[in-house]
Amino acid sequence: MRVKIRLIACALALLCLAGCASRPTAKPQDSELLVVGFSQLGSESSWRLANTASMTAALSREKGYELLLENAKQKQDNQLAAVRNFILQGVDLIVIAPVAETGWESVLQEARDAQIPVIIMDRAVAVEDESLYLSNVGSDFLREGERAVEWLREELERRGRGEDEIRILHLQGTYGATSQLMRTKPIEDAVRAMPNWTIAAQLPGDYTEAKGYEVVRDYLRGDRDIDVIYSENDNMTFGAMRALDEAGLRYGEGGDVILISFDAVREALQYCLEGKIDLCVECNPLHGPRVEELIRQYEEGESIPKHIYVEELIFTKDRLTQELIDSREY
Ligand code: GYE
Repeated sequence: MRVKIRLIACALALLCLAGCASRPTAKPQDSELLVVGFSQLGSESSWRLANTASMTAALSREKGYELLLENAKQKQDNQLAAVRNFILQGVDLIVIAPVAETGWESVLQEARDAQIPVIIMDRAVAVEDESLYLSNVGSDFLREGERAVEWLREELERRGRGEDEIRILHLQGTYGATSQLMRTKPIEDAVRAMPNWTIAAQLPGDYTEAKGYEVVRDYLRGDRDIDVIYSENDNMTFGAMRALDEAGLRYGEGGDVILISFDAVREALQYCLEGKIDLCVECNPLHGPRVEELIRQYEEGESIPKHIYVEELIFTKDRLTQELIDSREY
């Protein structure tokens, strides 16, 4: 692959010699760097920022990489354009954190035609031919959702509310994202199976605090009869907390609304320790070292697992300490 980069560099140099006034500056010291194009889907959440930081730290120059990072601002069209650009530049490898699952077939095929391997990180892609990518490193989002639902069932029993009417406000992440689809499924299944549970509403929060705040604020103007908020990420939860505060509704320990939140970033865990969030479902964003390891294995011709899921936990106040929160990386 590096040979390919050099060939393209030569071709560009020749083109410039023919048509440009000045030669491109040669950077011989960079020739051994592996060029990785990384299409990050956005910067919508604390999780995402931790994920980007993990990737830039793991794929640093010191470690032998040149990382070309493109932020798609939550738009798949931007991602497609970024990936096509990486292909044109002849990068050695492409990493995609896909905003939505569908719509990837053609561009992955284009990467394959150009013989550029692709690693899918965080969310998944729904393509029939899985050989279009090397590997998918992420979380078992379905398991996360199932754990949240199991906990809720047990918690309601513990509170002696197992038979009560339970109204759930469901805050959803970006539609079509694996993390949204897979966290949504278990709560919808549970509501179908539990005659006394209802989804009061499903609100689109796009994984951002601003949207989470806005939709919950507007919702509470019409209906305040809510027992649970099932929020598919921490930032939407923070927004919801603000809306609940303004509406004068009490949540968390001793409150009227049970708060369930996904990601378990430090700020959310802190709220959990303070008794404001009832359940934090962990989702680990530190994929940088895992991706780096995969690239290394690929370069060395080792066999690579198709799917890599990270071990994750759930946290309630009684399972947390300040030391534990302080020691976490995100
Ligand atoms: O939960 C959310 C982020 O796909 C796991 O995306 C990721 C999700 C994460 O914006 O905070």
